[in-house]
Amino acid sequence: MRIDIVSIFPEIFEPVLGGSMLGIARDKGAVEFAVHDLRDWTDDKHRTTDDYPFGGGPGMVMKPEPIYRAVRELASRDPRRPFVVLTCPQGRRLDQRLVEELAAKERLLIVCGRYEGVDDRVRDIVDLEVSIGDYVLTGGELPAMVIVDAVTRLQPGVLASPASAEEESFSWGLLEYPQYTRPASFEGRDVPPILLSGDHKRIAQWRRLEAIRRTALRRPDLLASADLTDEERAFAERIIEERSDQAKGPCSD
Ligand code: J9T
Repeated sequence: MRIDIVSIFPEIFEPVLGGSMLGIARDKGAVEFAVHDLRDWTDDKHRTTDDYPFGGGPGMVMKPEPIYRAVRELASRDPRRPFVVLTCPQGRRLDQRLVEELAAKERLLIVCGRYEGVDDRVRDIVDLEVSIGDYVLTGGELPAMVIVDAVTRLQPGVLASPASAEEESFSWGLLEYPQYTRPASFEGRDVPPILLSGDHKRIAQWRRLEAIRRTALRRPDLLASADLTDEERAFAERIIEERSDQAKGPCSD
């Protein structure tokens, strides 16, 4: 997959794209990154990318022309048509399902918005607006990095074991089960003995139930779309009931 990013702060991407897992993925050829300076598509001496809003009001608005030129030129540089993403707080909220959709594209072109906003005509050349959550940031650069990280780790050959992508939390629609490593006993806290038993079948069952327990307690909203057996669903409901019973406190009569 190829990912192009257009930003007015291209230099902040280098350490992220070159470091750790993303750098390894790039070196392996699993993904190709290119970061571009939006100012390269301006045509004035000051390389202006924003301007005052028509109608007045605070802040500045990103001008449409540099973004249109950047998207058109970058699209034409490669025969694969890019899927164009604009990072902005009004976009579709990023979740693992959207990450999987984006990871399946041959080519992504991410345009980083600024918090004041972009000229609305930019939306005509964007395939999808993406938000990473309900909060405002100063710019779309961190969201772009989040998207790149989440999408890159799903590219074939990037994860050490392909099973880890499958197995983990949101792929099941559940949060992750509790994990432990050595020492088996630490400051009086012991690892659940089942994990030391070597009985892989029972360990898998325990993990599944603990994942359900954790999801029921922390993110019960996820249970509605999780793939659970009737028995597992009953277990989740019992966990939720027990918790609300506890919250009611001791019986007063
Ligand atoms: C300027 O961009 C943002 O503030 C932004 C972009 C994407 N997701 C967000 N939650 C915020």
